[in-house]
Amino acid sequence: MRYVVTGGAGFIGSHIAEVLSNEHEVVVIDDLSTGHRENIQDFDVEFVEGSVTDLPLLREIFRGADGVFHQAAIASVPKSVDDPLATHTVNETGTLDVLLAARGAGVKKVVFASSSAVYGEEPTLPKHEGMLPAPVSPYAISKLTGEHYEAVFSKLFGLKTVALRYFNVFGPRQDPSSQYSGVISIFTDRVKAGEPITIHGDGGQTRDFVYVADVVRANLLAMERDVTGVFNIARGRQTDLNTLARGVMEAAGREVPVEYGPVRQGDVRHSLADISRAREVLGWAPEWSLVDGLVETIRWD
Ligand code: UD2
Repeated sequence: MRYVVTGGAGFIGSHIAEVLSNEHEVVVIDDLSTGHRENIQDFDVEFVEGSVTDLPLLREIFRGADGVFHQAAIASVPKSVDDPLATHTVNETGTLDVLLAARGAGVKKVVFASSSAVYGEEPTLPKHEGMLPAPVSPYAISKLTGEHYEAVFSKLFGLKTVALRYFNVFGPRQDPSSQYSGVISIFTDRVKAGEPITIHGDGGQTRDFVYVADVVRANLLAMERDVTGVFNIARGRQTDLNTLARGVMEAAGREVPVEYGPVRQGDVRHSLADISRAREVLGWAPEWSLVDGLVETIRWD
């Protein structure tokens, strides 16, 4: 098979490309705005530097492709607040470009990286796919729009599509360099360096963390199985930040000071997914515990 991974030099995209490359022909397209060449240097993929906003380029590289894993995005909520138009262009117009190019090239399926952000301020836990989305950021709007475009392209043109609503994904190659990077990438980076970690707020907030290898498997199943629609991808477990901080230190075998700062603006207090749809329809279940994932993330350099 020939697969295209947009955003394939990024965190999740590079893991998808790596696993695919064992058995398939893989083309990675990435504009390297947040991705890195080094993320894909150790395996056999064709790399094209370019953006999903370049429709002619997409049409060219989608030719002969069986499926597209669409991971490219401006993946930051705060960035979308600072510059909504940039997020709109890359995440919405870019997704429309991907769907247009996929349809034109006769691609069989597009699997799209959506986000738990679409649930927004909906307070009910756990979040399930039947809930009414309530986006509270341009980023969340952009992911929800991507899902809607997918559904409409399925209905109108018969292009098969799946949207995976990622919760808090973590693992090797997640970039810790920005203050908005995933908390686990920041904590593991600090603990390895012997530096203090900061918890925003009292540490009682919770997240549903899922290890990247499980997310890759969800993507592969979404592509291979005869399924369409929207699926939560998470572990279905709630972990508070205090427990997480202790877990990272235990996994690293190293203690660092824990500092407490003000609550981060716009943070949701609790997050937890209902993953029964992914279990029942996709045939997917998370296999990695938080502890095992942390050990693997810390081991990576
Ligand atoms: C996640 C997604 C985001 C979006 C959002 C939807 C990631 C990396 N981000 O944001 O893309 O889908 O969910 O709601 O998956 N924290 C600290 N100390 C730190 C860094 C973070 O205490 O040094 C806290 C932070 O205040 C928050 C929690 O850790 O309460 C998780 O933060 P995050 O940025 O990893 O992810 P989140 O859930 O805000």
